[in-house]
Parts: sequence; C-alpha cells; structure tokens
Amino acid sequence: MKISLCVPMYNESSIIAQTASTLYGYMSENFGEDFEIIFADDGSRDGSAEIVKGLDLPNVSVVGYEKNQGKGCAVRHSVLASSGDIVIFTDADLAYGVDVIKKAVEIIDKGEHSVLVASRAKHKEGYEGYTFIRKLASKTYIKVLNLFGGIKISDAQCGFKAFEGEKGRRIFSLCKTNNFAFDLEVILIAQKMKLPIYELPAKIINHRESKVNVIKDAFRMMKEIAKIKKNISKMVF
Ligand SMILES: Nc1nc2c(ncn2[C@@H]2O[C@H](COP(=O)(O)OP(=O)(O)O)[C@@H](O)[C@H]2O)c(=O)[nH]1
Ligand SMILES: [Mg+2]
Repeated sequence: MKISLCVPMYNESSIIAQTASTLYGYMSENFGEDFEIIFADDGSRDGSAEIVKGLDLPNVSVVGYEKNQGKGCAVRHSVLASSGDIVIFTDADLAYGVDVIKKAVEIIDKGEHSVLVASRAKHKEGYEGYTFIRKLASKTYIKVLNLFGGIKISDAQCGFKAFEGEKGRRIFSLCKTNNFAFDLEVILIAQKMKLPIYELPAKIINHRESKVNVIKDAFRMMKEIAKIKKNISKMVF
C-alpha cells in the first residue's frame, strides 16, 4: 500500500527544509519506501521549491507553477499528480503535527470511509490557544456552513484531509475553486458522491499567525459557496 502526502506551499522558505526532513523521517519510519511526498509550489517567490529540491530526498518531489493561484489550486495539482492508494494533504507548517498521518491511514485502510477530515470541533482541546473572538468566529462560521452551505460535518476548514486514492483524485478532478473555499467544494462533492466521511478529532499543535480576516472572509466565503453549489448542482454520479 502506497501513501501519498501532499503539501501546499507558498513562500515557506523559513520552515520548508525542516518540514521536508520531518515528514521524510516520519514517512520512512512508518511506511518504509511505500510513500511519496509531493510539495505543491503555489508560485513561491522565495525559493521554497529550490530548497526542497536541493535536499534531494528519495520519494520527495515538487510540482507547481510560476504564478500564485491559491491553496486550492496547489492542493489540487499535487493530489492529481499523486499515485498512492491513500492520498493526504496537510499544511506546510505541520499545524496538526505528524501523528494524525498514521491515524488517518489506519482509518482509510479499514475501508469503511473513503474520506477523512480532521476536526477541531471534535477534539476537546481543538480550539486551545485560540483567542475568544477567533473561536467564536470559527464556531459561528461552521454553523452558517451547516445551515446555508449544506455541509454536514463539524469542521470543514481544517487543513488536514485524507482520501482513498482514486476517490480523492476523482473529487479533485471535479474541483474548480483555487482559493481557500476549496475545502467546502471537496466536502460538498464527497457528500454528493455519497461517500462516508470520517471526522478525526485534531488539535492545532503549531500555532502560526493566520491571515484570515473574520468579517471580510465570511462575506467572500458566502459568495464562493453560491458558486460552488451552482457548479455541483450540474454534477451527476
Ligand atoms: N496563505 C496562503 N497559503 C498558501 C497559498 N498557497 C498555498 N498555501 C499553503 O497553504 C497552507 C495554509 O496556509 P496558512 O497561511 O497557514 O493558512 P491558514 O492556516 O488557513 O491560516 C500552507 O501550507 C501554505 O504554504 C496562498 O496563496 N496563500
Ligand atoms: Mg496555518
């Protein structure tokens, strides 16, 4: 069984060498040689791609493009370039740590769920370290997504997700969203395909300043959802 780990990166030169070696060490230890790590360079201007290539690690590759397009585009590129029986994506700062990788593989490998999403809402300390206002915003936001977006899970935006390989590639082949709303598109397509979704409790281990602007991004997100829903309504499975 081969595991594909996809990591989107945009101007991550300060941490990416560390991330690549941590992931390479973790994957070799747990999966021998049956893995690939694909870094998706989202048009970085700080040499992130060159740093990863320069490490010359076995089973580690870089895909990407020149112009910054957004996380959704980067993740899609790497997932579609993957060939694993299980495909996972996670953030370059390893915000959820590495232990979730093995847990996700175990669950997908059981065969009952072809999609797994990490959820801060399911973890008793999932929102530890969040300011009151960010926690409130995050929780209100998911309620809105549940009510108006048709999302049936407890945390759509978490940056760690895993898929049975062919299902993951099928989902991403139908995705069009380049920006940060792509997570919603992935979930809505999975729901429309009637794929059972497993929610893995997770907490942020590595807090990094977020660029999310609570009010501005909430409005943008509503517009994105409308677009996504229109696109998905035309899909038949
Ligand atoms: N902010 C940002 N991150 C990107 C972009 N493209 C890819 N990424 C990657 O997406 C992941 C999440 O980014 P981060 O800034 O931590 O976003 P947040 O955790 O949602 O606040 C990281 O691995 C980034 O390197 C982009 O255009 N903007
Ligand atoms: Mg982050």
